[in-house]
Amino acid sequence: MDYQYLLLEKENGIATVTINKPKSLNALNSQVLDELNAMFTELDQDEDLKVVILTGEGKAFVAGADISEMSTLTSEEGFAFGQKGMDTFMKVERLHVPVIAAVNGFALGGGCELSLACDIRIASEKALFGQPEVGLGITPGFGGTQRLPRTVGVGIAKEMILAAVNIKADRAYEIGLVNKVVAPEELMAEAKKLAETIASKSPVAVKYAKNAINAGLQADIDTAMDIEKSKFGLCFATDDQTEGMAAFLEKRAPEFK
Ligand code: CO8
Repeated sequence: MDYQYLLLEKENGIATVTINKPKSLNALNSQVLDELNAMFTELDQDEDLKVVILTGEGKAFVAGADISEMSTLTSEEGFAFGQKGMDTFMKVERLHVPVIAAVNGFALGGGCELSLACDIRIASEKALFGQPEVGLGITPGFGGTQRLPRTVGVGIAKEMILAAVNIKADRAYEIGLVNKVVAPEELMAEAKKLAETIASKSPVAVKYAKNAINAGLQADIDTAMDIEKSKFGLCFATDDQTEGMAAFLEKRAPEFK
């Protein structure tokens, strides 16, 4: 697919995807959502991929779903637009490798929701998070009512969604919405450093661990423990387990496949 609004760079198994529509603050219209969906479908088929970094060009990560496109939607079209966003964000959440959101600026509405579909969020000091939807007469529609409470807890999520007050990066860190806050000029280097650390580990173990966390969070505790047990057992059928443990015992660095 030809991408008009996405940039892709790949180096040593780390892909950086940049949403590049800065004039409208990377607002998510149907085309950007379709491109993101196609991009993450392609990335999911890349067997050399180890980590993805997702960021935005300019002063926004993503300033939300495109309000001008949404303003004239019928209810039926609203359902369809919500479905499009949800399907796309599921592709991000379920990618076989970890996705780090490098949140460079505004992460509002669909932008906050997109960051929540990523596994880890690192924010610039300039980032601003929020779910302003109720001020526009709508609810969050790309997973925010579900992923935000699972990430920061129900009380804080309800405050953010029901009062629709934006929060700065330091508050986002305080509530566990982001893992780290760094100076704007350090954001990409910090995201890459973390990506490289993840990329140095066993890809199959990282994949199983991501999957166990995500699937387990949606299940009751007994089912969740069964999911972990199954992934743990499967690791012992991999070359990486043999290599990782042999390397430890031989006091050398592992060489994973
Ligand atoms: N949609 C469309 N255009 C946008 C959006 C957006 N979300 N955000 C910014 N833009 C456009 C502006 O209209 C402006 O365009 P133009 O230059 O043509 O006038 C351009 O981007 C630059 O924006 P500003 O001039 O407003 O820049 P400022 O720095 O003054 O302000 C803000 C930045 C505070 C981020 C401001 O632009 C703003 O408040 N934006 C809207 C934020 C928002 O409310 N986001 C949530 C949208 S709703 C949503 O995401 C729901 C997701 C689920 C949908 C499910 C549907 C079923």
